[in-house]
Amino acid sequence: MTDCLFCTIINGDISVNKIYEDEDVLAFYDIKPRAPYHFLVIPKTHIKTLNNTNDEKLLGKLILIASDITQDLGFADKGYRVVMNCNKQGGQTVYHIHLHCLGGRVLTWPPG
Ligand code: IU
Repeated sequence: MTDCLFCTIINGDISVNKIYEDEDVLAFYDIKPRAPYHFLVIPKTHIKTLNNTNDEKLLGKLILIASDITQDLGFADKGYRVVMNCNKQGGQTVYHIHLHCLGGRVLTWPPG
């Protein structure tokens, strides 16, 4: 989608600090990190919100890629959080689904 920021990133028209990429997904560091480690894993297909997909394989892959990256970056054993915000009350601001992965500090619960 031309008016989607994350589609523009996937197309390579906006550069990001990339961590991982394959034919299905892209992972990159969040521009406004909320923890010492904060990256996003996004599908390459445009999906507006979590309510707009039932692709179990793709959704599972987002989580497993995030987990693999925490291993690679060395904070898997200390702990981390994965979260996907959905729609306005869920805190979603970019309408192309993305899994947040945060780590590197003690995370409070519940989130605000
Ligand atoms: P949210 O769940 O939709 O609120 O998360 C969107 C995230 O995208 C948020 O953490 C932003 O900091 C992040 N982001 C980014 O990494 N690069 C950008 O150019 C923009 C937003 I705009």
